[in-house]
Amino acid sequence: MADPTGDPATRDRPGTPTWVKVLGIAALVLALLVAVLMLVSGGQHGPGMHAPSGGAGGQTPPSSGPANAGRVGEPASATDAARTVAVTTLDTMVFEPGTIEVAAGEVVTFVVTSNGQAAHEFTLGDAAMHQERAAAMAHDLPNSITLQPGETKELTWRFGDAATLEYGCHEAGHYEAGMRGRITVG
Ligand SMILES: [Cu+2]
Repeated sequence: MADPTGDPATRDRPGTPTWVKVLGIAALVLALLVAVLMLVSGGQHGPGMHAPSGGAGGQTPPSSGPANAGRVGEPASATDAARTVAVTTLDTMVFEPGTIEVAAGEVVTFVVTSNGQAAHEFTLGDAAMHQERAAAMAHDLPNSITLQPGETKELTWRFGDAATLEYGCHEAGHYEAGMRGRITVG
């Protein structure tokens, strides 16, 4: 359309109109911004989950951690724990003790020992988390530890508001057989 040799009004325009250049730069800046935003949001994915390593191919359900944090609590550092509670798993499908009382907001380290011939686990949570755990069968959830016979492992938990929680073993058939205990948070 433009005639470089004709109308003097269009004569002094450069080959590429300024608005095209501006648009190009704007598009470039936008693309960069999007890229940076994607990088940033990618880097923030899944913070603070320090599940014990070793579980192969773990598929942690996204709702098992921070989503329940306010009510159930969250994993904590052992150095923040004010109290240690020893728990033993028995092959008779019971935990010793069978009930534990903690204060709201308290940080407790559970020292769990498997005292028998079978593998057991200690999974902490509310009813929903236990349902999730039973379905997931993943061994690297932050609220769960798995013990081979004779093993002792620790799980430190920062409890939330007053609630009645549960600890249970989700080795095949154990939870159903009654291998669970009650935690009263008050
Ligand atoms: Cu068990």
